[in-house]
Amino acid sequence: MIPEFAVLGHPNEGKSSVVSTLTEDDQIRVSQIPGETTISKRYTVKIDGQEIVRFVDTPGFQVPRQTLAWFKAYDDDPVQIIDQFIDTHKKDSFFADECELFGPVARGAGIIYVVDGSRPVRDDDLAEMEVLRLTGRPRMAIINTKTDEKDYTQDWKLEFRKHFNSIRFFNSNTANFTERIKMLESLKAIDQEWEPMLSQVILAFNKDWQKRNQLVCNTMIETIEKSLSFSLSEPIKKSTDQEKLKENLTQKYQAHIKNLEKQMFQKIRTLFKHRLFEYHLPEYSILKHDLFSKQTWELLGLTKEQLATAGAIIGGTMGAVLDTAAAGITFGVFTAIGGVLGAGSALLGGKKITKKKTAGIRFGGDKFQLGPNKNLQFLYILMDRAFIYYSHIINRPHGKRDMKDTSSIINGKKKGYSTAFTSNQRNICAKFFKSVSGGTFVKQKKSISDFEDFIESVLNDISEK
Ligand SMILES: Nc1nc2c(ncn2[C@@H]2O[C@H](COP(=O)(O)OP(=O)(O)OP(=O)(O)O)[C@@H](O)[C@H]2O)c(=O)[nH]1
Ligand SMILES: [Mg+2]
Repeated sequence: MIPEFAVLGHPNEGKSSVVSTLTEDDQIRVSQIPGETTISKRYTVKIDGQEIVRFVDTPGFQVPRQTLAWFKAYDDDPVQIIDQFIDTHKKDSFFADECELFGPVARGAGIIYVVDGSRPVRDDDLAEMEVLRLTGRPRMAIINTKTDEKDYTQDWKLEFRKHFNSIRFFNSNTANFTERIKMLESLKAIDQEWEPMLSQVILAFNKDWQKRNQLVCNTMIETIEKSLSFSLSEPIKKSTDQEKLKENLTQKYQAHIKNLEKQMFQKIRTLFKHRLFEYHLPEYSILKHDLFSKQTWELLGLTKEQLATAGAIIGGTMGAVLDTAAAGITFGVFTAIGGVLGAGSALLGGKKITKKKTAGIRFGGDKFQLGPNKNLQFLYILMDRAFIYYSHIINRPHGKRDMKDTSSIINGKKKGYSTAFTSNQRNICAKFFKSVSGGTFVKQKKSISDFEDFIESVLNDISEK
């Protein structure tokens, strides 16, 4: 037996949205038109194939006052009241929705009653609440405020105190993981008998979240490693148009890395169960900008000063390179990737390297090579974009269906996480960068595992906010 809760309420208050957010199921139908849900449907949360907890989406009350009249007139065994109601009215279409919504309660489900706190309390609501009280079942009320135009939450709370064992604000359109856990904690209060079971549920949710963060961390490290070490080369003949070749290589290089990033985003999205086909990033999101665009490089990553101190760890060549790297964005991407970098350059010639430089780019007699990336800033850009995507995904509740979002609007300031890293943390990143981009093999294992721990701690911080 797993705990089961029926989400009840007036039509269009957000019942389906609440179920969707609590079960992380974005396939549940949510609609502006009242009466969308017509049958009670169970949604079971499974972790590693095991059923953990169940929420039941139900149609809204249609005739609460008539239902209340029947409940008040009932004078038989109080334990039987719901079964009797369903039995009496199951063939009466007038009470069809009421019979349907009481179904899960008759089976023993706890009650979560949902109201929209931005509208006033009406007689129908009072009737619904009184009916629920008369069921005698463990019940909790939640205020799912749909708009902030008006606030009637105090009135609701006053009424709720008379009718429910527990009250909570829970917004299906903004609730994150922490709020979902708090909601489960409050459910414990509605019936002591459920406490041990709900504690198990909370434990399972927390463990699963840790596991997801671990997997995000793995995919991030894998993607960053692949991106930093990626290189491309193309033979140069006498007849080669070098500008064209350069452009070609740049395009291929960028496409490859963008694709790695896309795959990483997809993995993160899947881990957090966002499947909605039309799901896309909000218009203003920094992630809408191309990974290699000027805006991305200006808005993310470290400041020049931070970069210089973080880069000191990498030593002579890299330290010297940093200045050009930070300025690189203004010369175009090819430079930012490492075109101008001389001996430590990402763009190297083959065996027959000539001493000659053309437009700051070294080339040899036989091939052009682009990558591996020698620009430390690139690491921070990749990290920042992954963290931003992660934060975006985990903070988007499954019950939210419009695309509007007001967080993290670009305001011209640095937008990434990396600028807030301590110098110690930047050293961890720089050391990782050094070992991945082929600096030294000494201490490589430690630098990678330190970096792993650091990434995981940032992910945990983001998800606890
Ligand atoms: N802005 C905002 N809109 C919400 C919120 N909760 C629900 N909505 C919207 O309100 C409408 C109704 O939501 P549903 O979850 O379908 O409501 P319901 O109670 O299941 O409705 P029925 O099935 O018709 O009884 C949808 O357009 C939702 O997107 C919220 O917290 N904020
Ligand atoms: Mg519904």
